[in-house]
Amino acid sequence: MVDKESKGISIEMSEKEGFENNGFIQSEGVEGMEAEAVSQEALPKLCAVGMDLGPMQELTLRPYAGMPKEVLLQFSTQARYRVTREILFWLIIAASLVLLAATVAIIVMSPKCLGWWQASPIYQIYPRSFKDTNKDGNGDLKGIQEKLDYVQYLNIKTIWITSFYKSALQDFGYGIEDFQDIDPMFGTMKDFEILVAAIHDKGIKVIMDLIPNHTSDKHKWFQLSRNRTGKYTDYYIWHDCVQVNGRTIPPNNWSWVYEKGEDDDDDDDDDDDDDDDDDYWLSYALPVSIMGNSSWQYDDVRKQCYFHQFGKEQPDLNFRNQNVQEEIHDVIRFWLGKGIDGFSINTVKFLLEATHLRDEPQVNKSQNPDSITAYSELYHDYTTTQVGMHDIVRSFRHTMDKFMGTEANDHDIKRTMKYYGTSFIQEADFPFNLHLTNMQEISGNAIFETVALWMKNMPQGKWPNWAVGGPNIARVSSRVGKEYTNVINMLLLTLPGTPTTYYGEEIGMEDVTSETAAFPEKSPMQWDDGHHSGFTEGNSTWLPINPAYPNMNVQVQQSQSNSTLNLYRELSLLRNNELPIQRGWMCYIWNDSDVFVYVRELDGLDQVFMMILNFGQETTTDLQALVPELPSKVVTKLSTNSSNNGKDINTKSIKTGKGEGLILEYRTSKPVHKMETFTEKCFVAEKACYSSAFNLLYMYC
Ligand SMILES: [Ca+2]
Ligand SMILES: [Ca+2]
Repeated sequence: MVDKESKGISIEMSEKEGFENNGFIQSEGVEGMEAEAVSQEALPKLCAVGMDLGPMQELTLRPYAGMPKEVLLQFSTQARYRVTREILFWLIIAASLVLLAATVAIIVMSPKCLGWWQASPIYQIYPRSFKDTNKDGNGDLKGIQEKLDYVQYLNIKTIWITSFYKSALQDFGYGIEDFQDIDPMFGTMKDFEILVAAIHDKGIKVIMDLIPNHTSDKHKWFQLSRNRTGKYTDYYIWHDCVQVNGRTIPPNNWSWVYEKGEDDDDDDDDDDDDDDDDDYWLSYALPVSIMGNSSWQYDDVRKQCYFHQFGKEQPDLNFRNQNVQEEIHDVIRFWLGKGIDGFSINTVKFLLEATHLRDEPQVNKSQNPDSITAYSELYHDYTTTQVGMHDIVRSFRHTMDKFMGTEANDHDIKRTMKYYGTSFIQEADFPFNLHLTNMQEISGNAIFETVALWMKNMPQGKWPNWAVGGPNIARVSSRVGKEYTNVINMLLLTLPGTPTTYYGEEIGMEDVTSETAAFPEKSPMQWDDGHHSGFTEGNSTWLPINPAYPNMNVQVQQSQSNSTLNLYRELSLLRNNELPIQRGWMCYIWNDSDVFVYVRELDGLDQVFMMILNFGQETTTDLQALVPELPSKVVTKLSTNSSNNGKDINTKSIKTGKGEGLILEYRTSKPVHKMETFTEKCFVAEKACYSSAFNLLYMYC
């Protein structure tokens, strides 16, 4: 009872006046120090129950820490506390919404980050020629692993290893015997797994070839198909062939792809059962109608002809058979499981053929059909780019969901662009662009036209790419002259889009033209001036090494400030570091028979890079007459002649020599892409502007 009574008294007191709790007293009307003084004075009075409180009646009770819940609840309903609480609540809600909206706005307005396949150049390695580690004279997977530091040294973060599938090496790795195995020449699957892990450890991505159109005739599927075994019966394209006087007559005039002089090798490694090789290649000259270079080959086992777009050892798979398509999807999944980051799909336009088997139209209508011997004498309307082919490629894309490039190299650029897909359907990230390698002549005008051809035809919002070399393409130094090697690399690494560099182009390697060199652009990499150029410690190399290697190799060029290698490194670094070059606008400024001039700019940045590249003879260019408000003096950021780096140059009269390239840098508030006169001459792939204040890129500006 006593307890209950005293509790009641306490509550009554607290409702009326102040209250003591652990030495704290709350009292309205007395602030700060004053309140503290009052508290000390009031303390004894408040402790006496039932006493006259006198002046303390004026003190108003306020909530304080430790106040009992029941009392506190009475305060919480008072308007001054409730309103304050509600205001604070809504302020917090509003602030959260503002923050959320700002975050969404920044995400929406910021351009997507460049994919790894956009951010870095691609370094294409032909594995047999890169580096040998087991002294057999053939490059191997361990050799690539050994040289990963070099790839990093080049400021490159993507490598493309060309075909290393198990193959009898007919057509050099493109006649595959097993899609899920590695040719023993290159190493084992374990070696591959270790290599991929090592590549990823260094922050590098790796892509590989996918060659779905055909297999080797030694592939088990073909063996099963020629014996009409179960589902494999229709894995290839079989057709009856008519026999006339003991001679096989093909079903139509379709011919296989053979470019004269391309493949007259007598390679020791691969002709164990091709005793009739010479006859085989000679038969190319025979008319298609009598199986000269007919794409049909009679098979003694099945007593039918099979179809091959390439050599007779590479029968075409039947992509109208769903089982075959599924097999290739399995191949994709297999390599993705091994850690591959993407694929380059080879010879895609050949995937499907017409089922009606009509003769392909002749280029020269009046030519006697029996005299047709060459692939180029026919239009390949029924054996390339057939309806349904893109659906298959898109299904590959769907399965891989990683980087996909296609090697189409169609002469019709509009057909090539179809591999980009549409705004709604993603196909390839890009079809590889080999137009710069197909050029018959080199000049400022020719380079401009080749660049503009791609830019003009590429669908909006897609990403360009460029290559200046590759397997089966003569090296730059040999194709256009070594005096242009540096300026071509400068072009490659300053154009918008992804550059692809074929191994050795970064040191200006040349074709090997000796009589024994069947593949001049595939000669072993020149690492140093030692034994076999550092390529192998063995006694021989599978192809001759370029005799120029003592003075043209990685090691020697590393020590020369003005070398092709050092320029390449500077260029790749510039591309990595400078946003305008990586993802900015490109505007054509000028082209003539000698020079091609363009700028790279980014909205929001007042920085301009201007490239003056000479693909002809010595000339002088007046840039002031071409670009209004161009500063009269600008600095040379990078030159093919490193002694000019950092020097000022007079823009009224810029002299460039044969094969010389200059990258000028200047600042302006009037970038070229905002000038009316250049509206039609500017292009941007991933629209973005930059705010230096916030260090942010924006898409809508
Ligand atoms: Ca080897
Ligand atoms: Ca085919």
